[in-house]
Amino acid sequence: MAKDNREFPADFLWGGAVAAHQLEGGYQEGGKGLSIADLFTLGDKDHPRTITAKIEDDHYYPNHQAIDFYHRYPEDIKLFAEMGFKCFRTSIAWSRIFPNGDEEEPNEAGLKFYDDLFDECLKYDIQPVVTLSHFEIPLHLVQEYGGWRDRRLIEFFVRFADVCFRRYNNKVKYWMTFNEINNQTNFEAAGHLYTNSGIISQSGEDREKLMYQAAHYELVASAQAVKLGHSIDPKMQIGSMIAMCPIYPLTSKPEDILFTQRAMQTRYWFSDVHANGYYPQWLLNFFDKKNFDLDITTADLAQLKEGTVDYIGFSYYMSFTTEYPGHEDFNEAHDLVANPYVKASEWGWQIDPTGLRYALNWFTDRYHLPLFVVENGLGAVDQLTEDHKVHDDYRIKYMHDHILQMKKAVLDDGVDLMGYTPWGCIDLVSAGTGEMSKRYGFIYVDEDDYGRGSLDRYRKDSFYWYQNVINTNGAEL
Ligand code: BGP
Repeated sequence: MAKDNREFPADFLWGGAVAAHQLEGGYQEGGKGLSIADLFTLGDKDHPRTITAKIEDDHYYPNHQAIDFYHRYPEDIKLFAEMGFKCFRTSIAWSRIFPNGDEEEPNEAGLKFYDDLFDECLKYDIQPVVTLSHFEIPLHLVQEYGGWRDRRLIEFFVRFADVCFRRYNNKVKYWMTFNEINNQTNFEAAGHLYTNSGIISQSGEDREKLMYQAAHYELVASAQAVKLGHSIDPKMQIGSMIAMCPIYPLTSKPEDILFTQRAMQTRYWFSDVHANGYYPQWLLNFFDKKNFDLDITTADLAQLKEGTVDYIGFSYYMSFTTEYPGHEDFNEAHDLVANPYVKASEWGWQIDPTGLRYALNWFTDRYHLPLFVVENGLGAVDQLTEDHKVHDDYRIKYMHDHILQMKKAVLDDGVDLMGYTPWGCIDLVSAGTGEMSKRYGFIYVDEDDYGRGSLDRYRKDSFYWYQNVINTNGAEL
């Protein structure tokens, strides 16, 4: 087949993505309070990370040191600049700005850290793209209020957003409110309630109802933040951040098709609310059917309408497949099946580049908004050679295949895509396992699962490959 040497649009934002707690370390520096992410222990392939009630000596907490970006960011940003990044997606650790989350006044040392970090990016013309809440909230809000089960969190989050918007408005144009807000649909996987909502559910509690209530408060908080941001500066671009795993029917049986539609509605109603400003009717009917009796007020519904997002940011790693299980409501923990047509990564993530083009078209048809692929990548075990090289041709192949599908979506299908920030552009702590050995980066960090190593940085083969992709604006993949 002939090579597709077309370029992406001239203003396309090539970059990379990370999240504060997965790379900063410095978990008690600069007046930072503890966040829920600081209580996560190491996990492994067979066991998810667990959360402890308090920090104990006989556990290892990978996020405490992470890759020490807190001190080394100038060196890392310089490497991103060498690759040609036009943007850099990171998050602001809420507990650096409000150590407890419910104070009136922010912590100046925390604010200063991000001022310096964003200045360092701008020095190289790298635009910061900032997520306000990426899988972490101040621990105090979990212990005192029970996380997002409590309506008062809306006020605390909006105060945090307000402080960040005003402080960094002249440095940051692109924002997102909550990372992968829709991953909570997998509410039976304990980690998803902890990380998205800071909720530690009690035994016997209805986790599903809890998830919908927390999600509602988060969506109201997000809408209030969007409205506020636009009132501070109408040029501010504030998006949602959705974990996109398109769901396919296993067969063309009408029951499978109908069930797949419900599965998609169940995973993606979050972006319906973000983009349209109201709940889809099927979901309101579902709440009634379940007798959930949620705390959703008329004022909340008005606010959802007033704070619709400017763009849809989303992560894309894999696709899912389902078949009709004999009941109507989709439950992510039980109703997914393997897709016989795609291969999975070492962690069982079903690799499907075509699904990215499908997702880009699906979002476009549904919302008619600009899109931003803010995460994508392959978690793999890398080998550092004696001469400090990493020959990660598997990662290059993954990225090549996905960028090619993105190119077709943009240039053939006319999708309005703002940019592409592959996940973990520098190796960092895995959110799912807490391991360092599940790596995504173009830059290798010499550190093992227990934080041992020199923390030196090395360019992988994919570093030079991606540098050339950016340099040719996607013409050479
Ligand atoms: C997304 C998260 C990221 C990130 C990535 C990879 O769900 O937004 O924080 O970690 O997935 O996941 P993992 O680290 O579990 O491989």
